[in-house]
This record gives sequence, structure tokens and C-alpha cells, in this order.
Amino acid sequence: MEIKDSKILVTGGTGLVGSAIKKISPTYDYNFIFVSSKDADLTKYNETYSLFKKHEPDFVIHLAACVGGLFKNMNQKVDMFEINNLINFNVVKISHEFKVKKLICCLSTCIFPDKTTYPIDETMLHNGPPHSSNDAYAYAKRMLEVHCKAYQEQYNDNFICVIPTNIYGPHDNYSLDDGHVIPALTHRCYLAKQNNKPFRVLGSGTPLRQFIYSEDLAQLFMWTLENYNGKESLILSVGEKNEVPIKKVATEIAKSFNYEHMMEFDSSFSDGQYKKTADNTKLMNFIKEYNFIDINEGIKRSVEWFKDNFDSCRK
Ligand code: NAP
Ligand code: GFB
Repeated sequence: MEIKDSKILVTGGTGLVGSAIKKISPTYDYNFIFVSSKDADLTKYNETYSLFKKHEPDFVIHLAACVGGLFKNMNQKVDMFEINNLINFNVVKISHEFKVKKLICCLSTCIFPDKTTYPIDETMLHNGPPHSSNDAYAYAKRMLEVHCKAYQEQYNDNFICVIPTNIYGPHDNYSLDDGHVIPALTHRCYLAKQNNKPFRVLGSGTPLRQFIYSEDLAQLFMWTLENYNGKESLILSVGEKNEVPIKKVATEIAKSFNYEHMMEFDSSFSDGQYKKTADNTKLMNFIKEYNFIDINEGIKRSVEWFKDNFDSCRK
């Protein structure tokens, strides 16, 4: 697909994933437009329309969402459902109105059915209800996929979805309450060490997760834009063998602060899903091989970024 000099609108352009795409964007000769809610509140149809009218993008990488870890998903289900449905409805509908050549939308491996066989692949998305901890977010995301498919079938629009696993890296949201596990524990370990207090990990530490470093995901987004011509959704994840327990992740974070000796687990907090093992075979059949950044190295880089940007980062 000829994309050179085309305009690529990246919604959610200031977030974890958007920032990673921005970092690698100079190595591509396309005209990237990274936007945030300061440019347009995508929950508002008129603001979304004006944004598209201003830029008339050829391609859209749609990342903007109300995003958070397990505890934000459990405690803010109305926002998760309403904000994400509004954003997604507007972006998909207006992408059609402006004849966007390719729209790539973003789901998540946490929206798959809770009661399922493993590993989970792209065909299993609607085979049962999602885990109760994030059902509001999950159903909003599933409707995004349904919406894209409807435009494919009725108008032959090239609107597709990718399904990343848990993402981490620089520019994450390091909020103690709303953040995902790696940024939240990074922040919590920093404070524990500063105050010489125990490093409290929430839950039992036994659940399993696959983590993809944001800059690896950014490369896969660009590969998808340029090379993936399928209509079906595509899981973007490290392999099953890279699945790790939360305890391992907490330990690596504590090591990065040289603070392993003070770690403790608080099982009064939810574990969320025990696992959501995703199958990346479809992706690997296309790209043959990819050296994902190792979790230990990725955590080191994320912790260093947090320390270097403590004053300005989201927390
Ligand atoms: P993030 O860091 O929280 O960034 C969210 C982005 O969306 C920000 O740029 C934010 O801009 C923008 N946004 C939020 N509400 C908006 C609104 N009303 N109007 C316009 N822009 C708005 O999120 P992320 O982690 O990069 O996630 C990117 C995508 O990946 C999302 O679709 C998410 O569902 C998906 N995903 C994330 C993970 C993960 O582990 N992080 C895993 C799987 C899938 P402002 O800062 O101006 O609000
Ligand atoms: O990244 P996370 O919040 O989301 O990870 P999920 C939650 C796991 O980490 C649970 C443990 O097993 C928690 O018990 N954990 C330990 C912590 N300490 C902490 C902590 O301080 N903060 C957090 N957040 N977790 C999310 C979905 O599920 O996956 C979202 O709810 C999103 O919708 C995301 O899609 C990718 O992996 O459990």
C-alpha cells in the first residue's frame, strides 16, 4: 500500500502507545499527526468531525481511550463504558465519512472470554462473557470490533482491529490507583524505598500475564499499517512462553530499585483474571521472527524513565 507522504492521524497520540509510535516516526517518511484531548474531545461528535475536517487524514491509528489497570476497571465501569463507546463511535463513523483508506483500531487481550481454552486466538473474541473485573471496558471494545466489521461488510471499508496484550514502557500512567501493574508498582516501590516502608504488591502475585514493551508494539503497528491486508483482527503480543507471574514482575521492579528485601503481598486485593494467554501465531506467521524486548530489560528501561521523569510523568 503506497503510504509515502500520506497523512496518518494518531488518536491518543500523547499516551503510552502514541508516544512510542512518535519515537519511531522519524524513521518513516509519512506525515504523522499526533493528537490528544487538547486537540479534540473525541467523545464529542462535532469536535471529532472538526478534527478530521482540519487534517483530512489518509490513514488513522486509533488509540484514544479511557484506559486503566484492574482497579480502575473495577471501580469506574460507567466511565469505561460510556467514554470508550462515545470515542469509538465517533472515530469509526467519521473515518467513514472522510473516506479514510485504512483505520486501525485497538482492542485488548483482556476483553476475551473469561471461561475459555488456551491459548486464546482471534476467532474466540465473542465466545463468552469477559471477566467481571473489566466487563464494561471489554464490551465497549468488542462493540468497536463489531462497528469496524459492519463498515467492512456494508461499505467495504478497510477498518480493522489489532489486539495488544498488556503494554508497558515510557510515558505510561504511573498512577497508584488507576495505573496498570508495572507502572503502579514502579511508583509504589519508589515511594516505599523513599520512606523505608514495605513494598506492597496487591493481590497474591500468582496471576500470569504477557507484557509487550511499547516500542515493540509501535513497530508492529507500523508493520500492520503497511503490510497487513486481512479483514480479521490481529493479536499483537509476545508468545505464550513469555508469560510471567506478577510476582516475577514485582521482583524485577524491586531489583531495579535495589529494594527486593522489603516486598510483601496483600491478598486482600483482587488478582483479577488469573490468566489470558494469547496466541501470537497468526502474527508470527506473517513476520516470521521478531526479537521482543525482554521483560527484565523492559522493566529496567521503564523504571529509569520514571525516575528521570518523576516530576512530569502521569502519576
Ligand atoms: P493512555 O496512555 O492512557 O493514553 C490515552 C490517550 O487517549 C491519551 O493520548 C489521551 O489524551 C487520549 N484520550 C483519552 N480520552 C480522550 C478523549 N476524550 N478525547 C481525545 N483523546 C482522548 O493509553 P494507552 O495505554 O496508550 O492505550 C492506547 C490504546 O491501547 C487504547 O485504545 C487502549 O485501550 C489500548 N490498550 C492498552 C493496553 C495497556 O496495557 N496500556 C493494553 C491493551 C490495549 P489526553 O491525555 O489528552 O486525555
Ligand atoms: O495491569 P493490570 O492492572 O491489569 O494487572 P490486568 C493486574 C494484576 O496485577 C492483578 C496485580 O493480578 C493485580 O492483583 N497487581 C499487583 C497490581 N499490584 C498491583 C498494583 O499496584 N496495581 C495494579 N493495577 N495491579 C487489565 C484490564 O487487566 O489489562 C484492562 O483490566 C486493560 O482493561 C489491561 O485492558 C491491559 O492485566 O489484570
